[in-house]
Amino acid sequence: MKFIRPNNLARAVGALALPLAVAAAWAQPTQPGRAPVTESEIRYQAGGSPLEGIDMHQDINPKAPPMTKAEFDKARQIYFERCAGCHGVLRKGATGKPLTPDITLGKGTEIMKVFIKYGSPAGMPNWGTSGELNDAEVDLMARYVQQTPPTPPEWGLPQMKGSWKVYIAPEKRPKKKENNYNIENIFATTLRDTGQVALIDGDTKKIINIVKTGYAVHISRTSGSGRYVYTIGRDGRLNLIDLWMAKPDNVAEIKIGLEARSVETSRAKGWEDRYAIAGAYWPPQYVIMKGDTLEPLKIVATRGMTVGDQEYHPEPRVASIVGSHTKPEFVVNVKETGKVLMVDYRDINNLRTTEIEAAKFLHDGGWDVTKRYFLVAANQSNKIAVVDSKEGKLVKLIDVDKIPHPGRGANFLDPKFGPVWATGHLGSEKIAVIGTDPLRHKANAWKVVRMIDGQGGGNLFIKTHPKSKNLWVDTPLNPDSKIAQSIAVFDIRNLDKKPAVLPIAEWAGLGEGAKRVVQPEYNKAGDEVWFAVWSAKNQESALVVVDDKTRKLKAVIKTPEIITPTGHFNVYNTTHDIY
Ligand code: DHE
Repeated sequence: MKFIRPNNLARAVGALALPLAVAAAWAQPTQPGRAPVTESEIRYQAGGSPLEGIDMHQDINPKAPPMTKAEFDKARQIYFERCAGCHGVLRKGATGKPLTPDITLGKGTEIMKVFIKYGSPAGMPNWGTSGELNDAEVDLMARYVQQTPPTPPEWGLPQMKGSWKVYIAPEKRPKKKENNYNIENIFATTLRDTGQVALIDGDTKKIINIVKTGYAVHISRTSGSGRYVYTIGRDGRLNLIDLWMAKPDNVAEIKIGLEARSVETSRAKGWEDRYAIAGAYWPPQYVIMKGDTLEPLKIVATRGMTVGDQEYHPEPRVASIVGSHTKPEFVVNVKETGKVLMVDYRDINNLRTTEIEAAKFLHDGGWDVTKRYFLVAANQSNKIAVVDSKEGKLVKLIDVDKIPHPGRGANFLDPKFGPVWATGHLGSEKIAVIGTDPLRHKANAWKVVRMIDGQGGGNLFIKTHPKSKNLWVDTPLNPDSKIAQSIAVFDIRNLDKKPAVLPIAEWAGLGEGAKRVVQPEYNKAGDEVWFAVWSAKNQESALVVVDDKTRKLKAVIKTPEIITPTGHFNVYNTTHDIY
C-alpha cells in the first residue's frame, strides 16, 4: 500500500510560479489554529464512498472548463473514491475545505492542479507526486471541481421498502435456541472487503458461519437480549442475523441509505429487541426499524444548522449511535452540525428529541461505567463531549489532544483518580484519561487527569475489561509498519510505567502485506483479547488471541475465509456495553 505524504507546497508553487498569496490562503488549515493533517488522518478520512456508482443529477455549468460525459463520469468516480470523505458528497466541505464552483472557478484550473498534484501543508494529500493520480487525472480533477457538484438521490421510505427482504419471518424462526453454541461468546468479525461477517465460536475459535452482508462492512451490534446481530455496510445495507438458528444466518435485510456507518438497538428494560436504528452518511438521516424484521418505521433527516456559528449544513452525517440502558432513548451523534440527539422511542409517531449542542465533527464514543454519561469524540475539534443521559444535557466539552478516536473508549479504576474513561488519538501518541465520577471523585470529574504516551499516532481503538488490569492500545494507522503491526499494553495499576509492546502481527505468522493490528476486543470471560491482523484482500490476514493475564499468544485463527478482518464484536460485551 502506498502512503500519501502532504508535500512541500512552497516548492510546487515556486516551480509553477503561481500567485503565492492565493495558494497560501488556500493552504490554510480548515479550522483556525488547526495543525496540518498527519498521514494517519489522511489515510483514515480518505476512505472510498459507495456513491461512486450511483446515478446523480447533473447540470452543465457554462462557466466551468468543458468536460465530456466520459471525463465527467471518470472524475466523479475518482472524487467519490478519494475525496468525498473529507470534502463532502456535495463538496460543501466537511473535515476538508469546501470545493464549490463559487470558490473553485475563481481559482481556475492551473491553481487547482497544483493543489491536487502537490498537496498542501493543511492536509491535502499530494495525489500527483505520490503517483496516485497521473497528470491527465490531475487535470481532469482540476476541471471537475469547477463543475456544479452532482447530487446523489434521496433514499426515502419507498426505496427502503423496495430493498427490504425478510428471509425468515419471526413466526417461522426458532422458539428457543436451536444450537449448542455459547452464543454470548460468539464474535461477529467484519470481513471488510468481501462484504461478509464471520461468526466465530469464541470457545472453540471455530468459524460457525460466514454470512453475506453489505459492501465494506463497517460495524456489528447486537440486540438487547443478545439474540440478534445487526451488521451495517458502507453501502447502507443492514443485515439481521439470528443466533438462535441451528446455523446462525441472515433472517432479514434492508438498505437504509446510500452510504452508512452506524447501527444500534433499543436496550432499555422492556424494550430489548424492539427497535433497531441505523444512521446514514448519505442521505443525511437516521431510520428507526422494527427490531426483528427491519421494517422501516420512521425516517428523520439531520440536515440543519451547525452549533456555534449556526450555519445551514446540507449533509450532516450520522456518526455513532448508542442505545441507553436506563431510558428508552437512542443517542444519535450528528457529525457536521455537532449535535447530540436524544431520541425518545416510546412513541415514534410523536417522536420527542432533545437536541444537545456539543461540538462539530462528532464521531465515535462510549458510555462511562455507570452508563449514565456518554462520552463522544468531536474529532476534528480535538474535544470529548460528555452528555448526561439522565438529565439530557451537555456536561462538559473537554479539550484533549489531536483527533481523539476512542472507538467506544475504555473504563477502568485509576489507582489515583478513581473511575475513568480513556481515549487514544489518531493525530498523536497521547492517551487521555478522563475522570468520570462526579459523586465520589468530584475534583477529578470531567477533567483529563492523565495524559500518557502510547507508541505513536494512528491509534483507532483502546480497550480493557472490568476483570483485567491491562489497557490495550492499537496503532493501525501509524506510518511506521513496526508500530502499526504491534500493540501497546499498559498496566492499569501503574500507568506511569512504559507500556509493553507485543508483536501481534509477527505472532500471526503471515507473509507479505500491510498487516495492521486493529481493534482489541475481549471475550465474555474477560480473560482473552482478540486482535485483527488486517492485510489487503489478496493477502493473508488473521485473528490473534492473547491471554490477558500472561499477555502471551493463545491462538491464531487463520483460514482462507478470514479476509480483511477489521472489527470484531463479542456478543456479551457488545450487548452490555462492556469496555
Ligand atoms: Fe470506522 C466505528 C465512521 C474508517 C473500523 N466508524 C465507526 C463509527 C463511525 C465510523 C461513525 C461509530 C459507529 C457507532 O458506534 O455507531 N470510520 C468511519 C469513517 O467515516 C471513516 C473515518 C472513514 C470511512 O470512509 O469509513 C472510518 N473505520 C474506518 C477504518 O478505516 C476502519 C479501521 C476499517 C473500515 O471498516 O474501513 C474502521 N469503525 C471501525 C470499527 C468500528 C468503527 C471496527 C467499531 C469500533 C467499536 O469498538 O465499536
